[in-house]
Amino acid sequence: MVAVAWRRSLLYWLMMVVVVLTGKGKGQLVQNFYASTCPMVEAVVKQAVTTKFSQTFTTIPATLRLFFHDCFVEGCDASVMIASPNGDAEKDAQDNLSLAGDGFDTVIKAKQAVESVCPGVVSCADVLTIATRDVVGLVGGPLYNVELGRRDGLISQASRVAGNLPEPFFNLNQLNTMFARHNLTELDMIALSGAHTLGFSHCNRFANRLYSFSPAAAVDPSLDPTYAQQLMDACPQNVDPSIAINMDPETPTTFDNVYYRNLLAGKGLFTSDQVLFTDSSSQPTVNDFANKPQDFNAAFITAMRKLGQTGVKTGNQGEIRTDCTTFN
Ligand code: HEM
Ligand SMILES: *[C@@H]1O[C@H](CO)[C@@H](O)[C@H](O)[C@H]1NC(C)=O
Ligand SMILES: CC(=O)N[C@H]1CO[C@H](CO)[C@@H](O)[C@@H]1O
Repeated sequence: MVAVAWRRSLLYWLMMVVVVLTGKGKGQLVQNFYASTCPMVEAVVKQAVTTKFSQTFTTIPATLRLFFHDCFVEGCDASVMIASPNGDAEKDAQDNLSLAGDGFDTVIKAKQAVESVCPGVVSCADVLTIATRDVVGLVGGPLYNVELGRRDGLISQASRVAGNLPEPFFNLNQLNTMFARHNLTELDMIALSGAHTLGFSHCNRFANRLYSFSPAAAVDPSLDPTYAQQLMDACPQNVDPSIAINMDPETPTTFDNVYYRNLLAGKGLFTSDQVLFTDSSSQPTVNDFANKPQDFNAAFITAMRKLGQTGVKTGNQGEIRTDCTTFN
């Protein structure tokens, strides 16, 4: 008995040393963070997301992109959700011009549902993280567990968006640099780009590839000619700026690896998509994801969980917002 107790306590102290040395328990996210304070949170969010999805498909791509933009600017802290009376919050920046309102609405509705069962406990940042996992799963994407414990940020400024998000004309180096700054590898970046298997883009984000590709105002030669013609039909010059088209021309409402198959066929919509195949450094990964959906799914899960760790606030940092669109 004595020996067992002694061994137990030794084990306990050894574990404490490991905990202290690795910094676990402090500033880290964990699965089931709300196990005792809000055990229903994931079920409640899922219900709200499913209801919203039954009203509009846009719920899916809008929420997924919102999560990405939130995490890349100021960290995954729901700073993107803040509405400013002066129009100078993060969501008001040029780069957010096209964040669809349904993503915001999804988080607002899910948070309201969570507040009604456990008020003041779950952050908007965690609600967005759970909702994002759920939208991917709802349209055929992989299911995965999420780490929780994020706190909501206290800063949301349009002026801090510029330079923190990738642009559709980026080349591989620019993409890698941007993602590395957020602790994401080239493999993560290629897997996360697979999110473009869903959703819409406005014509002006790729019109340069159709009408003014340098040097001689030609069509980008990396575009499949038939696809280029379809894009020109959908997006004539001086088209209504509100026109948006599917980013995945083949299976736009399914989360699958067809995005990568499209790249092999010259049907990547943005320069930043197609370059993943045309650059010899990233091409082998694109080929792998195009041929092995299970490899894509595994890499996507890993990358999404890493993305969800970006610049998070934990412990006493930030706050638990009551209303996701305003600071407490
Ligand atoms: C690799 C660099 C990336 C670039 C350059 C990029 C750029 C863009 C652009 C220009 C649009 C079209 C916006 C519009 O005109 O409405 C878009 C849409 C979208 N992006 Fe990305 N993106 C990137 C990575 C990501 C990542 C990592 C995710 C999520 C994990 C993501 C998710 C989405 C989704 C879901 C949409 C569709 C939004 C909707 O239909 O409402 N993107 N992206
Ligand atoms: C990247 O990782 C380092 C080391 O773990 C960490 O200090 C830094 O905050 C991370 N950067 C972001 C943007 O999360
Ligand atoms: C959804 C959303 O809030 N979009 C805003 C993005 O930024 C522009 C200004 O650059 C606003 O007009 C949009 O309302």
